Amino acid sequence: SRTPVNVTVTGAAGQIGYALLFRIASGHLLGPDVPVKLNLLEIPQAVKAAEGTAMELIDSAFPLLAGIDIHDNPKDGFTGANVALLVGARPRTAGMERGDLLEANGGIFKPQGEAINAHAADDIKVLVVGNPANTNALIAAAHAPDVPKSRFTAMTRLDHNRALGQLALKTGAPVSDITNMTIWGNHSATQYPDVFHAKIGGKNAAEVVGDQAWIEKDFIPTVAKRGAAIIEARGFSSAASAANAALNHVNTWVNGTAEGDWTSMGVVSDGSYGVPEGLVSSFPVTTSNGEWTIVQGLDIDEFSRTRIDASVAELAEERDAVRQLGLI
Ligand code: NAX
Repeated sequence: SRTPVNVTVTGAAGQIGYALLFRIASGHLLGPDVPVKLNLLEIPQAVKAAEGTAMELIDSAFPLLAGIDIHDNPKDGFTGANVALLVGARPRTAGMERGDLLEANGGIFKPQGEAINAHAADDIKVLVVGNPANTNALIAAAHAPDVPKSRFTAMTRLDHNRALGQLALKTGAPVSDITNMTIWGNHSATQYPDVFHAKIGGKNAAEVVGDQAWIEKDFIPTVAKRGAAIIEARGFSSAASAANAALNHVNTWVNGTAEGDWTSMGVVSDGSYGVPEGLVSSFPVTTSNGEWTIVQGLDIDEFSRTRIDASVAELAEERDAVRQLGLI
C-alpha cells in the first residue's frame, strides 16, 4: 500500500477546518486511493477544540486516514509536510486598519514560512486560504528561501467556483459545461472574474450570455462581493464552500487540469499580462505533474485590462505595505 501523504492544516479548529478535515480524510484532497496523515496546527488556546475534531475523525473510521497529530507550534506542525493548507489567520476586527491587519498576519505567516523552509518535505506544496491570502502567501514564501516560490499559492478557487455558479444560474447550463473561467488579481472585492475567455458548451461565454450590462453590473460585483453576502445571510463567513474550493485547488494542482481547460490560482507572477514579477496574483493556469503554468497569449481588451490593473495595483500596495513593515 502507498505511503501516506503528510497534510498539515493550520486553523484546524476553525469553521473552515471543520468543513475541510473530514473531506481530506475521505479522499477528496488527493484522490480516493491516497492515504493521508493529518497534522493539525492550532494556537495553544484552540488545541482542545482541535482535539475534539480529532476525536470525531477517529470516530469516522476513514479507511484512508493513517493518523492524526495536533501541534501548537509551527516546527512540529510542518515537519515532513507534503501539503500544507494555511487556513488559520488573524481576522480583521472592528477599528483595525489595513496596516494592523497585515502586521498581525505577518506575525503568523513569517514563522510559518520559516518552519516550512526548515522542516517540510522537499516536495511541499502550500495553499494559503487565510486572508489576506495573496499577501500572506507572499510573506510565507519570502521566509522560505530554499523552497521554490512556485510552491506557495493563494486560494482564488472559491471565487472561480462562485463565477461558475453564477454563470450556470444565468444561462441554465450545467456547471460541468462551463470551462476556461478565470479570476484575475487579488482575492478581494477588486478581483476580476473574466467571462470573455470562458466557454459554455464550447462557445464564448460572454456571447452565450449576450448581456454586457449583466456582466458588468450584476455578475462581476456578485462574484466579487459574494463573501460579504454569505456573512449577511448566514451570520458566518463561507466555510463549506471555502473548504470545497481548497480541496479543488490542491486536487487540480496535484492531479492536473483537463485537456483544453484551465483553473484559477494565486501564483507568483513572472511578469505575464503586465502583472509585476513577484506579486502573488490570480491567473489562468494549467497544471500537470504537480506543476502549474500560467496560460499565455490571451487577448486582453480594454474592459478587462482596466479591471486587472486595478486589482494588481491593490496587490502592489499590499506588498509595499508589508515591505515597509519589514515583513518581506
Ligand atoms: P475561524 O476564525 O473559524 O478559524 C480560524 C482558526 O485559525 C481558529 O481556530 C484560530 O485559532 C486559528 N489560528 C489563528 N492563528 C493561528 C496560527 N498562528 N496558527 C494556527 N492556527 C491559527 O476562521 P475560518 O472561517 O475558518 O476562516 C479562516 C480564514 O480563511 C480567514 O482568514 C478567512 O478570512 C479566510 N477565508 C478565505 C477565503 C478565500 O477564498 N481565500 C474564503 C473563506 C474565508 O473567508
